[in-house]
Amino acid sequence: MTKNALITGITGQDGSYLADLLLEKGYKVYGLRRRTSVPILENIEHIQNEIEFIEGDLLDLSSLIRAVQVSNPDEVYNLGAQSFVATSWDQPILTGQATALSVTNMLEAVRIVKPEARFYQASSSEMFGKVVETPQKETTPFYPRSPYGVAKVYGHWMTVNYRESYDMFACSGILFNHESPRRGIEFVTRKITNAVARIKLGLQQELRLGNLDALRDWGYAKDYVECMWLMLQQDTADDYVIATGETHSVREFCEIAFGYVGLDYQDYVVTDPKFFRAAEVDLLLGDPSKSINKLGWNPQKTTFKELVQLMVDKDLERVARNTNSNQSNVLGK
Ligand code: NDP
Ligand code: GDR
Repeated sequence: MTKNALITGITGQDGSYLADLLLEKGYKVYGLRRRTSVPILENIEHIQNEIEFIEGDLLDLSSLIRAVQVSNPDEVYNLGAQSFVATSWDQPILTGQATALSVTNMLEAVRIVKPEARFYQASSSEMFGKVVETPQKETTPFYPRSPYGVAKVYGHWMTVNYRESYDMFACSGILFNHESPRRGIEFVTRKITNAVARIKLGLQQELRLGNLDALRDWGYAKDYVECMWLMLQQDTADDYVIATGETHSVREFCEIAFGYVGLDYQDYVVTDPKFFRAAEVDLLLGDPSKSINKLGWNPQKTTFKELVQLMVDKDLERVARNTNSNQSNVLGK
């Protein structure tokens, strides 16, 4: 029988890859989408006719109740959030509403309308923040370092609490950074690969970045959404760390990305205090043992180097295409 899935955050990086995966698996996919002045479709353009969109906002409980009623989901993937850490200092209250309280809104909508639906919450390695042990695993205590991290801790514990209070099948996936060509342009990986493409094609002269020494455990988003699905296929609900078990610096990311197109990052990268954070997360390194053993997941499907290179390739292709079409427009072709 066809399963129904409801995805919040479907226009984002993870939502779009998860929708691809669930459609491939034969699910009927419903996506919660906000009303915007112009449609945000970049990541889901290729599948927009296969998704049933439901207009709603995570801050508006009544729209979420309606979304659960309309979609009658077997599985709910709660991926929507204000997800950019830097913005969370500029908009801490909005972040609290969209990243923390929104989780309770979604859990309540499911509890009221369809409590037997399986629920996935997009938790984050940012909850470990100023890490108290390395590598970080499911039992590592949290020490968030940003309003975003604090909001995610709240969402995580509400998910655990609904599991324990109402016996709901609610899982929290503690995902470490994962990237792709569909990553928002302000995140450091995409900012670098987009700049590499533009510099290589003569459209940009320098790249201004913040802390080059920050260390992250970076994986490939397309590999990571598979874990979200796997968590909801288990006999019991649980929480899992999803990571590669390797850590690399922003500097190393630059080295590989620029090196791939024959350039030396030191000739182009300039540090700018504007991009340093009020409180930094210096080191993230996840221990994916539980997801390997219990979910049968392979954390090294795409290596770090392959990830950087595939992102650079896509940005080169995209920047070249946009430049050509702009030139055609100017020439009236
Ligand atoms: P994105 O920023 O790419 O996508 C966020 C999505 O949330 C967008 O679809 C956005 O919609 C939607 N959204 C934001 N606010 C609201 C709202 N008030 N109501 C409804 N929808 C809203 O994030 P990612 O895909 O990278 O991440 C998915 C989730 O996983 C997020 O919760 C993120 O915090 C979390 N996470 C991400 C990690 C990563 O490395 N990518 C790691 C760990 C956790 P719109 O397009 O309209 O703005
Ligand atoms: P992060 O991702 O904060 O880890 O959150 P981001 O790519 O924004 O930053 C990673 C590291 O790079 C450093 N950095 C810069 N970051 C940005 N954005 N821009 C810069 O110019 C720059 N220079 C250096 C940052 O200081 C940081 O240390 C991501 C998001 O997807 C969250 O939603 C998710 O929960 C976590 O990953 C896990």
